[in-house]
Amino acid sequence: SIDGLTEWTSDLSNLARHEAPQWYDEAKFGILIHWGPYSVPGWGNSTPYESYAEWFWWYSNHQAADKSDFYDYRLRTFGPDWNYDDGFVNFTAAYWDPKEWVDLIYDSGAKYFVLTTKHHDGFALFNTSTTSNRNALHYGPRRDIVKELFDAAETYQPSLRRGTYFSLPEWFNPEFGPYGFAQLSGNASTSWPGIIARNPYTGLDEPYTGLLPVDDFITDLMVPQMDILAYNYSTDILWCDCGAANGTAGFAARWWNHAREQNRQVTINSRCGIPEASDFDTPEYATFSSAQLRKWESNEGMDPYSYGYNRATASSLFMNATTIVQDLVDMVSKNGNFLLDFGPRADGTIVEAEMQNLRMAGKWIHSHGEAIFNTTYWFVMTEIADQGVRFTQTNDAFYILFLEKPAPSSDIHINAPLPLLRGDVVTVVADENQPPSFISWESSDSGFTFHVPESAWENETYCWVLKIAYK
Ligand code: FUL
Repeated sequence: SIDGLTEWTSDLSNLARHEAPQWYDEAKFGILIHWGPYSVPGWGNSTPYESYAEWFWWYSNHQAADKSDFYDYRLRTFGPDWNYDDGFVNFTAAYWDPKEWVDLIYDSGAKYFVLTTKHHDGFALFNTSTTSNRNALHYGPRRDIVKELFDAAETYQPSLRRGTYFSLPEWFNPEFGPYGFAQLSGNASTSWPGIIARNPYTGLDEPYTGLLPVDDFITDLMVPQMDILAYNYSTDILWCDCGAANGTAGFAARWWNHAREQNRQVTINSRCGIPEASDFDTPEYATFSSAQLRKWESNEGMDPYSYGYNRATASSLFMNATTIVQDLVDMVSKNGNFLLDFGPRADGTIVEAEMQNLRMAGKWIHSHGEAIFNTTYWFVMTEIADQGVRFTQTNDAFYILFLEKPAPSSDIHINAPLPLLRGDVVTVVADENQPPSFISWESSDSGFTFHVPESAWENETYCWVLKIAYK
């Protein structure tokens, strides 16, 4: 809420008053995309956790015992002379059609997306020419990826918001100072392979030119790049990563004042380094067991171990439509959003199984959206703690969502203080092609009983929904 404030300032108590906007709360479902030069090796072993393929640059140089498989893969696949930056030339985007991505995102039912505009490898997918040449306009695709994707999403405005993942640290970059690779590894910065890079267009090994000199990493590079995302690309969501040393307070105050002048609402996640300038929490491959008063968003790859493209993952392991729908329902019922990730290949294509699963889930999400979007959670749910049942509500209706198909024709009993009064109408929320089924019910001291005929949701999958429409 900005009530009573005339101006955002970098004062922390002022910044703390900024909250996730209503559109973000109502959007519920977003798609996260990890795409960059790490999509070229596109490999992470299948030990759960910390085997993210987008960390290839780090793990494949880091010969720690638990990550030796990355180093071995690199040797085996690219040979002893290969440096991470040599992969830029193979990050081609040759088959990339931004419109196809945006259509897939729309089909999945998502209402926003967040693209990695710069991951920890420091390679930007947007025009950073004033601060660094290490970007996709200069190397690899030689295209402005962020602009093309954002432009393609224009068709779906205003219902498909555009967001930017932005890693505050560049761990390869000696200018990142105390947080840089050199310091972490105890090596001199010149030992980082990226510093001498093969220029993919001349074939010559040259001193690395991606870095323009900076006096101060934060004021000369980090904040100017955040400004570019905010003002040149008009991001709706600044989705930072890693926190660390930052210039976020001043940035946020300027950005929020600017947005307000334009009558826009923008939002910032919890990883921009300042707890006060944080609109929502971001648990990773994790969720909450009960409703939270503070807005949150869980992010997770469809790949069980990675956000970036991982060729080591079998098709059958990607998150299926049942889990997508049920996780979404579960999170929404606890005041959460779901940010679901996929990692495209270096040529811009997406793994078939991921596309299929997203479209199947999307069919359900589109036809049952009234129980998901624009709803709020029901705080009473925490006291019920019933495994298979979730609740959402609007001003006009209350939804009961079952994560397991209730036994055929049996009465469904719910022992909870549902807001259900005589005269309210109970129906099954089903695919549009189904005629509405009116459900009879009765209440007793031990709750409510619904008589649902089997035919009412015989064609339903993933999640079974009852709706109470208030009189
Ligand atoms: C983490 C990163 O280290 C992962 O690579 C990924 O981007 C995830 C969303 O955030 O902090």
